Order: sequence, then C-alpha cells, then structure tokens
Amino acid sequence: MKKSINPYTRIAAGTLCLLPATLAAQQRYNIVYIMTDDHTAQMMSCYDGRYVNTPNLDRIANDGVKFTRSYVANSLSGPSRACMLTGKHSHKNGFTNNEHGIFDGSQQTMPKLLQKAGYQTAIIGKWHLVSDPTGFDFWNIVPGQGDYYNPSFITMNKQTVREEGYLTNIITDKSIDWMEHQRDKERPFALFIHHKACHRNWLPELKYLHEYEDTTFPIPETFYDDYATRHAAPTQEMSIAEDMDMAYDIKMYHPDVPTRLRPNYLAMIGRMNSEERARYDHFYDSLAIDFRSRGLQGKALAEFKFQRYMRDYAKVLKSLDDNVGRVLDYLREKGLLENTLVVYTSDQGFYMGEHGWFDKRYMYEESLSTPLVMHLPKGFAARGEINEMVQNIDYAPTFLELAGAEVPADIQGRSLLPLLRGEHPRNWRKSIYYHFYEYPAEHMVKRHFGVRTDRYKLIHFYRDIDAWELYDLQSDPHELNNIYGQPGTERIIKQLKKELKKLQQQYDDPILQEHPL
Ligand code: SGN
Ligand code: CA
Repeated sequence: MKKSINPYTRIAAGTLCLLPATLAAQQRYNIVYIMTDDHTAQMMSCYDGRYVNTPNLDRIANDGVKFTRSYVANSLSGPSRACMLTGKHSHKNGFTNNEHGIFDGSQQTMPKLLQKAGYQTAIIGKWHLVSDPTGFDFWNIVPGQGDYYNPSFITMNKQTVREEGYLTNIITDKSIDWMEHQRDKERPFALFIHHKACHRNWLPELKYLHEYEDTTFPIPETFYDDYATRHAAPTQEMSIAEDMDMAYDIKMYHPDVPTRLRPNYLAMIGRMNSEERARYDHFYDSLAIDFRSRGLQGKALAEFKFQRYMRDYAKVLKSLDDNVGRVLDYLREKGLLENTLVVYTSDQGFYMGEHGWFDKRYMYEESLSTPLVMHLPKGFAARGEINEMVQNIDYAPTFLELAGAEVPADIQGRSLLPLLRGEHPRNWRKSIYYHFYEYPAEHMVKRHFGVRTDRYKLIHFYRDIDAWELYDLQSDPHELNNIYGQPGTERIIKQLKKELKKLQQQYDDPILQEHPL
C-alpha cells in the first residue's frame, strides 16, 4: 500500500544526508500547508459560486487539484489539528475535544518524522493544542484562538509579544519572512501557515469594512429547518436566530443593552488603537443606529442577523484570499512553486445558515466536509477534480511519503500521492469514519459517531441520548429526512452498521466496547 513515488523516496532518510546538500534540496519537495479556521466550501468560489469570489484560493485549484469529497474526522479545531499532525483519529492521538484536550507533544508526529528525514519545519499562527509545539524548528503561535486586531504571539522562548496590524496579514508576513530569511535554503522545508480567519467573531480588516455591504446573500433553502425526524438537532445552541450574540457576533452594540458575550467583544475591539477604533465604531455604530430604528422581530430579525454574519465572514475571507495570493506569488517569484506542494484546507467546514446555523461539530455535510485544494509540484500529473473520499488523517502520510520518509504502520490515514499522480486505486476507501466528542459544551451538539459512504450516512448519537439517523444523500442531499427505521431501510442499515463496525475495529476505537454494534 505504501508504494514509493519517485526515485528519491527509495532512498532511506539517512542516506539523503549523504547527498550533496544542494542536490538534496533541489530534488526534494517542499511543503507549504495553509490551513484556515472555519472556512467552508460554500464560501470558496471554486466549490460554490453563490456567495463570494476567492480568486487566489481558486488559483490553487485551477492550476492543480480540487478534492470534491474531503472530510474531517472530528469537526472541531484542536481535534482536527491533532489528526493532521499525527495521521490518526482522535481516540488514538488523545485530543478528542477543545475543552479538556492537551496535546501530548511527546507522541510521534508527522513534523517530527519530517525533521528526521532532513526537513526544516515551521508553524506560524493558530496552534490551539495547549501544550507547546514539538517537532518544529521554528514556531510562532497565537495564544488560544488569537486576536484579529493587534494580536499577541508566543515566541519559542515563551515570550508573549503584541504585534501591530491585522492577524491574517501578520501571519503571512511572518511566513514569508521565515521562507526568505530564516530557513536554511540548502534543505527542503515544510511550513505550516495556520490562520485564525475565518473564525468567530469575524472581525474584518479595517480597509474591508465596507466590502459586501451592497450584497444581499441568498438565504439557504434549509434556513428555516424545523428539525422534524432528527433527534439531536433541536437541542443544539448554534442557531443564528437564537444563539448569535447581538454585540459579539452581529456587532449591533448598544451601551445600555448588555449581552452575554459583550465583555468578550469589548476586549477584542479594545485591542485597536484610538484611530482604528474610531474607524471601526464609525462603521458599525451607524449600522447599529439604523438597526435599532427598524425594530426588527422574528424572521426579519433572523434574516438581518444572517446578512450581517455573511457580510462580516466574507470580509474576513477577503483578507485571507489576498494573503494566500501573496504566498503563491512569493513562491512563484522565488522559483519555488515547481518544487513545492501547496495545500490549502480548513480545520473543518461550517454552517452558513444551513439548518439555521453557524458553527460546525455535526457529521452533516457542511461541517463534515472541508475545502481541500492543492498546487502540485512538477512530476504529479493529476489536474482538476479528485473525487475519491479523503480525510484529514491522510495529510501526514502524504507529506511523509512526499518527503521520502517511511510512513509508520500505526498511522491511520492513507497517502494521497497515488491520487496526485492521477491514479485511481481500486482499493481506495469506500467509506469514512467520524467521531465527535465535545459534549456537554458550548453549542450543545451531542456526542456522535458515524460512517459515510458514497451514497449513505449513518450516525449514532449517544451519551444522554440513544438515537440513530440515516440519510440517503442522493435523494436528500440536505439531510432533512432521517429515514432510519423506515420500512425498506433494514438491509442498508445492516450493511452500514457492518461497515461502521469494521471501521471502528480497523481504527481501534474503544467506543465499540461501550456501544457494541
Ligand atoms: C470558541 C467559540 C465557539 C466555537 C469554538 C470552537 N466561541 O469557543 O463558537 O465553536 O471556539 O471553535 S467564542 O465565544 O469564543 O467565539 S474551533 O474552531 O476553535 O474549534
Ligand atoms: Ca475551526
């Protein structure tokens, strides 16, 4: 299964060190991995043309490949990052949820294995795994979720340093600076650029405050979903209408109207200097005055919130798209693009009003999926769409194989290199496994695990609920009609449970003992 991909992969990692350094550097591929936060395929024009234009992100897809069935293993930031770093599902890497997780940095990780293979590794931006990064020659990370405005960074000697500017720009500046001035140009590198954009609460770069203000975004078909037939959907707390905070999320701040998250909001915008703050207040205060004069209620209020959400998210995304363009331009100008795998993805998908929601967590399509496009280095023939099912546990073995390093047998993902070569292995996976743990917690999405095949999805919600859901994605792509237990579904349920059990056994998930199938 772990076939070599090019002449260099057959050389053991140790032998590479014996090659003249320049030769080794020329012949070995670099990796630039750009991961955003909560950026969903609905908001990326090469996936979905309805809402925004993302010309720079699309550039990657247009020159390279776009995965059309790209999924996460556990739709939440920390867990996704841990899956990416280890190539293993959450129960194996130990980081199952943001609230209680501390990543065990002493375990085997892909960056450590890349280092062993002679790579320089660096991570810049959001880390979110609580313990300090390990396996990186250079790191400069934001504390926790980070701040959009004048953010602080933690340095390798544990200093917290406040920087001036907008976070998305600063992360890019630092990344380009590392590639240009700090790395050893004789050796291959793997750079991980991890953005906070487009995470809640969508604070735009000030130059883009006015962008998208003339745009009225179409309301998703499922915005007024009543959750009939579904068991764990009615109790979530991620509804735009019910749960979005009027100050923190919607920015319709009123000094006399306290909201739950107002203190957090004031702390965040309090990072701006007085001139920045004046520009910011001028923009949102005039919107807030107009909003209050309208006295919106019910559906009109929900739709107003939806439009504000979409506009601010789109503004944040615009800065992100610009900055991905800067990285691509840098790589091209320096002649690095031909020799570099550039990956663009997000830590998970997100709801842009589908089912009435924001946030992620559920195994439903919008948040199970994550955008994945790649610019391929010379020698990789695939172009256009790749339709095989892939998952974020696949990145680690892909990068290791590309680096000519051995892929340890305990890595659970599968290298994507055959797909990048344009092959369609007949034994490619026919289903993916998902497991979400963070409950009870913010947004109140119940624990669940499940399997997705090309056509069907079977989900089991557990802990304080014991409920199954089955969707036929062909006839019900929006997952509105749970057909579990309906006459005629017995055979497919049996098959899917068998598949689910097989995956839980294969990945060695102890949940199988607790909830035998
Ligand atoms: C924060 C957000 C949540 C979000 C989680 C996880 N609340 O807690 O809305 O679901 O992060 O996001 S906030 O009030 O702090 O904005 S994740 O992408 O990092 O997993
Ligand atoms: Ca996220």
